[in-house]
Order: sequence, then C-alpha cells, then structure tokens
Amino acid sequence: MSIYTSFLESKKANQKLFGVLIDPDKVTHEVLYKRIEQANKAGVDYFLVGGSLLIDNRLANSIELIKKNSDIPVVIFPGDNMQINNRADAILLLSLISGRNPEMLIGKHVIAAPHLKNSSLEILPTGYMLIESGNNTTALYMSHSLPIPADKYDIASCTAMAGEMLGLKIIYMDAGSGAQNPISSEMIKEVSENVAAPLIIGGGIRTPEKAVESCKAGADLIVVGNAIEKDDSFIVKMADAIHAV
Ligand code: 1GP
Repeated sequence: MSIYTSFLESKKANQKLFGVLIDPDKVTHEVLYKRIEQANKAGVDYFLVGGSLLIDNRLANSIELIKKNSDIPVVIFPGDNMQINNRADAILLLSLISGRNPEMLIGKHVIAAPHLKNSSLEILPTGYMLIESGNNTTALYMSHSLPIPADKYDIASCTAMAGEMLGLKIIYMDAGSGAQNPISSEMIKEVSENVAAPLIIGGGIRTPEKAVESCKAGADLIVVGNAIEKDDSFIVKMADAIHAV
C-alpha cells in the first residue's frame, strides 16, 4: 500500500499518527541508532528525514542506517532540491504556499523533477505553510518568506483551501523547527474544518499534552524533532499519547 493511501486510511479511521524528524546534521551514528531503537519500540509511524540547511553530507547515511534497522517508512522532508535519495520510501514535494517566493513555490521543483521522475520515491505533493512562531526559524530565514501570522486563522484556512484546490494532497503547517510557540489549536481547527486533505502539524511541540491537543483540534500527523533530540525516552511517551487519542 502506498504511504499516501495508508495516511488517508488512518485519517478515515481517525487514527492519529506520529512522525519523528531526523535532522542528519544533528545526530551522530550512535545517537541515530538509539533513536531508531526507541522509535521501533514506540511504534512510530514515519521517519521524516531532512533539514532546511544541511551542512554535513549525511542524508544518505542516515537514511541507510534507518532502512537497515527499521521497517518504519522513511519520508524525505527536503530543505532543497538536493535532498533526494532513492533508499527512502517517499518524499514530501513541498510547495511553500504561505510565502510568495517563486523558487519555493515551483522553482526548486522544476530542477528536482527529472531526478524525482527517475527515482523510485513515492511523491507526496504537499502544501507547506510556515506559521509565525515567536522567533525567526531556519526554515523561515532560508525560504525568504513571510510566515502566516499566528492569529490569522482565516489566512491560514484560505491558503490551505487554495493549496488543496490546486491539487496538493497534504497540508503541512509548520511553526518551524525549534519554534518558540507551536501552532495554536484554534488555527489547526479552522484549517482542518476547511480542507479534506490530511493535515501535518509540527514545530515547537515539546509535550505529549500539546501533541494530543493538536490531534484533537484536527491534526492527522504530528511531527517532532527538537524535543526528541533532548531525551530519547520521550519518543515512547509521545507515541503512546498520540496513538491513544
Ligand atoms: C520542523 O515540524 C518540524 O519542521 C519539527 O519541529 O524540531 O520544533 O519539533 P521541532
């Protein structure tokens, strides 16, 4: 079954999902190995691998290590068109619909398209929305774009609706990695009520309580990176909380 089909089925069954974000630059081989073990134990649904700015060339090695030690599907969460790797299962083809930078809306995609066509990756066309979060995140800076203001729920839902009408199959609302403030439940609720596409929520989620609150508001998949980087046992707690919603 394709990743998208299983994502849709989980949404239909109201089964909430948990994705662990791996930034290859931030993990050593040993740390990543430990994290994979925890994720296997916790029944994590997806690994998302990538970053807005990768300095060390470790994307391929990280994906390889995960594939060797886990059956959890690996989805590339690319910061740019260089982050393509055939060992992964799928890639979020992100169009940054919250911004007005043509490179992030379509430019990078044109460059990536022939490589993606030759790859075995499942392509997941995703409307990516950066939401203002109290601090300037790497994603924001690197994308040369303005985020959607945190209290403008109508802008967020109209943007998501437009993305869905354009044919994007997933909406990813992101406060950015390390965000001071995660996305509010009010905004998640407003967006989820206006689009049928599965909704990914991430950025600054540090507690199982916040993850559960986001799921109840309408998130289908919660992505956590930073909070896990500080405490590995956290993966099990987070997965249990999300899967129990
Ligand atoms: C960022 O949504 C992800 O793109 C995860 O953010 O690292 O803050 O959990 P955190």
